[in-house]
Amino acid sequence: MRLARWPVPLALLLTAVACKDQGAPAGSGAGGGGAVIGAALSLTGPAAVYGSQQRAGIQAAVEEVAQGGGAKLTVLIEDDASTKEQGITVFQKFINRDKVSAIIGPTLSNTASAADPLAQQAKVPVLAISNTAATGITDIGDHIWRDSLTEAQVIPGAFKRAQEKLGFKSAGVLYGNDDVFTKAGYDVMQKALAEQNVKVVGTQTFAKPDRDYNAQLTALIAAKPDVLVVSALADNAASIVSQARQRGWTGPILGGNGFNSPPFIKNAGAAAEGVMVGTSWNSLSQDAANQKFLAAMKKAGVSPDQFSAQAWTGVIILAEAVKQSGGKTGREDINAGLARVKDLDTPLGKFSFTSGRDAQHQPSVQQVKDGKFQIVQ
Ligand code: 1QQ
Repeated sequence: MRLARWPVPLALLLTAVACKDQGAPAGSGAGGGGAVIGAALSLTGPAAVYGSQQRAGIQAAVEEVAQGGGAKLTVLIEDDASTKEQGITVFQKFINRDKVSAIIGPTLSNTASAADPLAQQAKVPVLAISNTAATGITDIGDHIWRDSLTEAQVIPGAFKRAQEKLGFKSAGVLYGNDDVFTKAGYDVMQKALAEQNVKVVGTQTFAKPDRDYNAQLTALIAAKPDVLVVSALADNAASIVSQARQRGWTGPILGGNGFNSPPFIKNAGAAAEGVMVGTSWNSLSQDAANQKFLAAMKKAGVSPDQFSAQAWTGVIILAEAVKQSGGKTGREDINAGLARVKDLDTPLGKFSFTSGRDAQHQPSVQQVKDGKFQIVQ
């Protein structure tokens, strides 16, 4: 069986890739050696808005690498269902059954905190493309890497920029207390606010399954803060922002990384206007690497976001790691190759890893205007 070009239904792709002797997806290089990579993405569940963009970014980048004569990569994509349990199951499959050379993902820090230790133990390199919890990810061990800036690398600068523009002196804070990322984001936000001498006049929490935030918002609004600060995944974030506006909140709202998804704006509608958030991707960058990414996404019929940019970058980084290891695709070869990636041109800018295997590049700030994220200059 020979597959048509992207986009192909996921099930078809998985079958085709699993049966390598029967053929391979266009441009992947499967069947001719190369590295088999597993990608654990949230394609269902609360983080599916990120996972669908990640899948598009990976698929486009695999084609791009193949066309450019780069390392041969075959990517097996599996749904981690936005949960720790499914993330662990997918990692076990990748490590033991598919015997992958490396893993991309999982989408959420929450899932990574549970699944990454399995890969570390098996010495399978993991390249996170969207985990932003400052601690508890790359410090799991020397096989865990990421191309996603942490909240600690993005939020202090973003909040400073927001304070320059908006001049706030007090904040009401709302965060999810049942998710590794939303809790970690809160810790960073609290520290950044303290460093900027912003008085926190109220702090409230919610959990991912919650849909009604009126009690928390009423308490926060009653404390009369200058700004509302929210750490939430995109679907909670859209409801929180909508309900805040319904309760009469007209002041500014600052979000964390969970907000960086166009479906947040779509679901919150007019309530999202003015929301500010730090981001790892400057959509306006004229760099050739970003223009190449934008053109590829256009060709794929996908309107890109930060998450597809980071996913594309993940594939480019792994291809570079294989190149750096002299074309060898063993697990240790790729881990050693990752350590040699330096100043790589990516849609995120010139990319290198820190000594702690975290991402190192320039962040940006964006604000919702006219129903779209616009980079704050
Ligand atoms: C994390 C995140 C999410 C908002 C994005 C997938 O940053 O879980 O770390």
